[in-house]
Amino acid sequence: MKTALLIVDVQNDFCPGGALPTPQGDIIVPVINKLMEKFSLIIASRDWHPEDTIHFNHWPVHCVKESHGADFPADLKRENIIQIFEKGTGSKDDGYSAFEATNKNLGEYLKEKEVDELYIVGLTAEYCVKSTVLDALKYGFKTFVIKDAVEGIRQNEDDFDNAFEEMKNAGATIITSDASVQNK
Ligand code: VGL
Ligand code: ZN
Repeated sequence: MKTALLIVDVQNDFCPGGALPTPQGDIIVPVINKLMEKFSLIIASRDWHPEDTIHFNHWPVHCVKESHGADFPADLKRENIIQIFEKGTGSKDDGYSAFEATNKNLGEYLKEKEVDELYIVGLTAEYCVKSTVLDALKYGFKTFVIKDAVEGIRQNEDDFDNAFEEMKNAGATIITSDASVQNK
């Protein structure tokens, strides 16, 4: 039994003031920093788009690779992250799920590390967190979503709530950050 913490797309552009902001994306950062203490394997994905991509036909320009908007927020304890997975890197792919990362294959990486329980946090509930959680379940990981360490775009509240409903119905366990994590 081995657990990992996967931080999905906690990036400046998804935080207040960013190009595609979540209303409270910044308040999950201290929650994630604290959660890191419970895990020995901590990895992250980031949205890492080229300047020109079909993805920007339906979204404002955000998380262009190497830009400030694509960077982690300054207060995220990035030194604890041992591997980063970049996604949405092509001009024709959305890359919502961290399992679509192109610099390194997330599914293979987790199998190599013998991870069987994956704890997922980050941004955004309705898109990349949800897609990543659904893929994690398909890959057969026991998948937990830590709700107070997830924020959404919240275009409407129904979409936000439905995202959690969908993840739960697919087999994910929704928990809060004060839950204990075994088998570190
Ligand atoms: C995301 C919309 C567009 C996300 C990424 O990280 O949830 N959402 N690109
Ligand atoms: Zn994107």
